Amino acid sequence: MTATLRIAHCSDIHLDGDGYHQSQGGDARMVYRDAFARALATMRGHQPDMMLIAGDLFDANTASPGTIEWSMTMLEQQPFPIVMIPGNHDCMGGDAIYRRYDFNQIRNVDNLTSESGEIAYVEPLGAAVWGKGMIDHSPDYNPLSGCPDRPDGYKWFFGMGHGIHVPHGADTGRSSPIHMSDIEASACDYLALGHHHAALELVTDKATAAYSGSPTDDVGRGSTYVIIDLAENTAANVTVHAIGDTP
Ligand SMILES: [Mn+2]
Repeated sequence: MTATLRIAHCSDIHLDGDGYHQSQGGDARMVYRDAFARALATMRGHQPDMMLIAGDLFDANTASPGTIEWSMTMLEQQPFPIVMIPGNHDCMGGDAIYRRYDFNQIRNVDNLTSESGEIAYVEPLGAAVWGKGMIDHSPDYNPLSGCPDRPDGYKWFFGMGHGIHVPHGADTGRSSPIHMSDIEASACDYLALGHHHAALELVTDKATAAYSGSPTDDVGRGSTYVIIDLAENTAANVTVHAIGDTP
């Protein structure tokens, strides 16, 4: 276990996406790969102890085998444990990438694909990370429902979810709602969220969560990721960073 912990959190990379960059010409596949490689290098610069990827690593379950294999190699090359969940674009429904390619075979990766939720235990850090594998992006799917209490003996406890933020007092008929009340009810030291491509910090006296934004899109504050610093008996400290060169 460690007295302090630094986490890098990103989401919504959308590898093999084609919509956003089509107008700029060139091979969109390489644009996204290059942007993710640059994001990883930038995040490595913070020397995090662990990385969380909160969904939509891929733009679609039809991503090319070349890009899927490239991504697995990239993840394996990172010098820290990585915990990830599927998003709506790379969900567990149908011919899911994560049913054809076992990311849990990567030595430093835990992919949380269970529909009912599961916990990855990162023993050297004394950390536990909970998340679910989305099958169906629908209004009935609640990404944070069933989040358990902190496992006994684990100093750090994180949750991950991929869906739309619903503030207090608001309602939505949209898919995969993440209600602020669910965030505040969780036992997690930090909730790593994905789906919104603009970064958004959600910090109250009851909980600390954030949408990291996307490191391959430039809405909001640019191409972003989040660094979270944790220390004993203090709330997690969340900082949104933008990558220098917007792809
Ligand atoms: Mn999404």
